[in-house]
Amino acid sequence: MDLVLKNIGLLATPVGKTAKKGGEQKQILLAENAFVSVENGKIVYAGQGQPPDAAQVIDCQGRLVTPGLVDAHTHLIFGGWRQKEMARKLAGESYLDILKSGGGILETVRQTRAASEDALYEKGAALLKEMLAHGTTTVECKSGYGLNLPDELKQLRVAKRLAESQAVDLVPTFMGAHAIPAEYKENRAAFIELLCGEIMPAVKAENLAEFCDIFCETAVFTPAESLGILAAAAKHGMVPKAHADEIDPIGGAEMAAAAGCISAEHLIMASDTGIRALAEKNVAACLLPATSFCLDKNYARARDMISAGVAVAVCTDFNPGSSPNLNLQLPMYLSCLKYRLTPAEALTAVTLNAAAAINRSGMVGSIEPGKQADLVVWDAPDLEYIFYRYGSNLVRSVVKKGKLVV
Ligand code: IZC
Ligand code: ZN
Repeated sequence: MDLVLKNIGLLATPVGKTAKKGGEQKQILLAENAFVSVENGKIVYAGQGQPPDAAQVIDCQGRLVTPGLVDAHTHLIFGGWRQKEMARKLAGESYLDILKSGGGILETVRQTRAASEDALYEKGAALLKEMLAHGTTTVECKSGYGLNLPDELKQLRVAKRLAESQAVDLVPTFMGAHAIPAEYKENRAAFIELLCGEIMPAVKAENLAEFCDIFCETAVFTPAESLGILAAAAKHGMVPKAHADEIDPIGGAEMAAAAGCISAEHLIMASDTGIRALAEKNVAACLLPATSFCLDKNYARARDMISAGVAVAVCTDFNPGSSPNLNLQLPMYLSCLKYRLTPAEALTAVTLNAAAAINRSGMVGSIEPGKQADLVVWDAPDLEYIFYRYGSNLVRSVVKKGKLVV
């Protein structure tokens, strides 16, 4: 055996290769006094018994072990930061006010266009290392700060280089439909034509994205425009996703269901009809409580979604504007406090359900034979502890593909 983690006080993991909905979201495996054995980067056994000999042994000394965390919604690669917007927020301007005035996403677009590919790569690599140190072993990453052909490709090429060189698994999403750039302010139809007619074929030609996301929101893209753009993306082999009903209830959840999205994001203002549509069409909900926190807004109705049979995932939404926090432990805590998820439901939300939202649930998101050996050893005696002692990094060690990386 290559690696054994022994003396695990509590092994906590969802089980299976598909998203957990409704009452299944809280059904996790809890095994005391367990061990995990690993060979060729994959899990061989996880549970109780006598650990076998191994080239490397990690003594967990009674600690909690969970699957590596999966962050299924980030805007990881960007130039600059947006700390100057704090004063504007405090003076009463909303997120959309700042965007409409040419700031917000458009400020990050200016800074991302100005940054070199190498500079974005170095910054992204450092951020990924920080995420890994906080227990995140798989990260989805959206473009959308280029908003033209060369700069969208630049961001996605950075994502590819990071995927090839960093320990964390990176899953790329094309999000050219993130905002209307200043130069197309008076001609949105031409920008949509550029996205679908030129940028998508180029992304496809270099095979740079698995998913296509869109910001379906007041003053950004309408539900009708979103349907058209996501249909074009599907033709180019990208699986649709949508930022839906984050700020205003404009039928984003209904649109995401109609577009055949694998996941819908935010959903703070989603209607009952929208939630039912997500359940019917098997769309996972990627909920982002740290964004509600940062914008000082309402929280998504996670309990209603679970009751309706929607698979709930929880992610950081890491971005320089509405969620500058990359530590998934904060949204984990908020998902219990504000969404009223139980620790078991919340664990599934940041592992197996998040993996399902990015089509990785066959490979990661749980600790069971055959899956990739992505594991977190926590400085915690039980599961409740990591949803309680917020504010500190509770990660002790991280194993990625069978290698001790933290
Ligand atoms: O940079 O503000 N919500 N897109 C949609 C974002 C937040 C990222 C940003
Ligand atoms: Zn987002």
